[in-house]
Amino acid sequence: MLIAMTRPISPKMGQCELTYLPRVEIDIELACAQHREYEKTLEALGCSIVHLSAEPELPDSVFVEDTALVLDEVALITRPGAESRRLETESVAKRLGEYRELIFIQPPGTLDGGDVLRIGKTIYVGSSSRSNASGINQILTVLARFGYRIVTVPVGECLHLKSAVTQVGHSTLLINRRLVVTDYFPEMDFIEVADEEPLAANTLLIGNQLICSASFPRTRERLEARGIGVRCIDVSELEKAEGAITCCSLIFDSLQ
Ligand code: CIR
Repeated sequence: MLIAMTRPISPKMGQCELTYLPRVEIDIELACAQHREYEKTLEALGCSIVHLSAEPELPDSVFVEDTALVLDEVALITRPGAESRRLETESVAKRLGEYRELIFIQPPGTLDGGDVLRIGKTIYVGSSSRSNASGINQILTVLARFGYRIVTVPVGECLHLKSAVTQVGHSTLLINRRLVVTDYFPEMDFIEVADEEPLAANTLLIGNQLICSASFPRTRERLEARGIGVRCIDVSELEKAEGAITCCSLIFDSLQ
């Protein structure tokens, strides 16, 4: 069974971390409605939702992707790059411990799940303002024993690796070439985001269905033109917090 772990939006999301975007007012009620639609979409695609307990005092706590990397063999609990986010991992670890053996990234390592793109047994890790060399080395050491290959990918002017590139088909990536270099993915085909939609690369592939943000219609056209089935959802309020589609869930097989 496919699990999607999610967490409700904090009423303090307006005080979230921001790196590349200016702060604008977030309509929390609308954000919660959009988050419910997000969960419904995951359910429609076959996921069973596991609700983490709310963390109302932690503004970014809805963005659970950054707190862990869940593989079939093990779950890695991250140490998020933003100090304000470190407490988010505690409750995630408690819940994930029901499904997997846990390994914790240790200081001085930092790692955000948004920097991790897994394609089969290859794990691409963004070297970003959130994920440092120590964090990446720790992943490498821990996951080598499960047969994973780690590729470090420098990330340009964006928050995470998956702000710049995600998988949209078996061997196809949606990419913004101005933010990440294609040479790191030699065996893959590429679809480029539309020029006027630089943040459109973040999508979530579940089975052969792709969840995309309704904010990027030109990029959607490009995906559909390549025969990729797309479900668009409105996550405008989460985007104001520099969040995107992948960051609101941890998706994994329950193996039960
Ligand atoms: C942050 O800056 O940490 C949050 N405001 C947004 C995190 C988004 N996470 C993600 O895309 N994986």
